[in-house]
Amino acid sequence: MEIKNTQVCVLTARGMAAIASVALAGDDAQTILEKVFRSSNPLPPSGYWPLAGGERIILHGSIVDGNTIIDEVVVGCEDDQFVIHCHGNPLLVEQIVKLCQANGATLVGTESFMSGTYQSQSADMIEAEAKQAMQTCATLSGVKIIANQLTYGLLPLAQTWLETVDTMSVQELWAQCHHVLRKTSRAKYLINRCRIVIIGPPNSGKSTLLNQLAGKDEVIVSDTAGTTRDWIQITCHIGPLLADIYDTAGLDAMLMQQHEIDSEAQQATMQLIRSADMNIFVYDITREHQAQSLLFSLGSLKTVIVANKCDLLTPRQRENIYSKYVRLCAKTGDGIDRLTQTLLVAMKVADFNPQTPVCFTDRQLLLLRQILHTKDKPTAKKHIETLLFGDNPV
Ligand SMILES: Nc1nc2c(ncn2[C@@H]2O[C@H](COP(=O)(O)OP(=O)(O)O)[C@@H](O)[C@H]2O)c(=O)[nH]1
Ligand SMILES: [Mg+2]
Repeated sequence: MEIKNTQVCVLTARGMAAIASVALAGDDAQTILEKVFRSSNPLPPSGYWPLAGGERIILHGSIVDGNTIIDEVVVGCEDDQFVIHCHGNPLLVEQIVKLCQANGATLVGTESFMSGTYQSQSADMIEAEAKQAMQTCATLSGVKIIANQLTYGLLPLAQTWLETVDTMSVQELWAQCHHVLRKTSRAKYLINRCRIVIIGPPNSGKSTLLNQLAGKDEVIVSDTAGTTRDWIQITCHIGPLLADIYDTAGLDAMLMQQHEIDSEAQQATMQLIRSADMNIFVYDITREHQAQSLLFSLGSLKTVIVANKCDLLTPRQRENIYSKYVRLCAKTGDGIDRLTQTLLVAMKVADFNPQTPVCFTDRQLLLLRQILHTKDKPTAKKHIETLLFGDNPV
């Protein structure tokens, strides 16, 4: 029998794991599996696999190469794909993959495999994209937002657009698209990683704060100004966000003039600051004067301001000093929760409703922008159809 278009893919094994999963999907997946799998349970009499009715079964048995048993496995049969759960030894996994290849399957990477199987399983594009995006999404909150797009968010909204576009004014459609795009610019912080840059004068406690956020001593903390020459990046969770946090070289005009290396580092820091989703400006509360001019020179950057070393204030000073900024003691972590909450509010994700319609792929974004560029209803309708069904004719 000719083998058509069947793919094999290693789904989960990374390095050494107790269990690995090898997926097999495509027109002849069943034929290939019948050749390489010997079930230890009696099989249903009505043929090998109950796939047509959408049933799901789990079988126990062995992967065999002729008469040689390669591994004892469990096979999950779902929709039109089989997942062989085998032992995690990479040599075994490789043998099973090679056996599938020898029987006609093509080895593909996870992403390509997922997009192929999801598109064949899904009636519409947004659903296929959601299934795929949920696999690669950086955060749990992002997974929640994407899952909600199918029941409450973008999918039902686009379906309503398609039903009502003939009677709805173009302006109303544009207003709704604008709303989705505005919310998307917030949701992207939750769905993807975000970039947060810590800035401020030397010795104000930036590296101490980064260590505190990361929950470990990764960054050199020192009493000597200018210890962090370039920048250091750490990825960690801040509330629901997955953030790449950068600890930067001190922004200090004096240092800039004295040392070439700091001048270069500071130029690079400025670039990083401009590209940040949010900056945290840390200053030493006992040296407030030092911070003011630097803050002024930063202008209108997206910045949360943190007054650090609050532990050094006397109780009396603590009462008298008024600070509208986040009060922190980076050394002990006191105030970190306040800082987290302030960051989430500043990034407008503090109470993000996951049911809000948003775009979560570049394709969706592009189509919404195209709708915003058309005054012509039939064209707008075509874009909505493409959003829902892809480029295939409906
Ligand atoms: N008392 C006190 N000292 C701190 C605090 N945060 C940092 N420091 C100290 O300030 C000095 C400079 O800290 P560092 O994180 O290296 O500052 P950076 O140059 O801004 O990265 C170190 O001796 C830290 O231990 C704090 O909240 N309270
Ligand atoms: Mg430092």
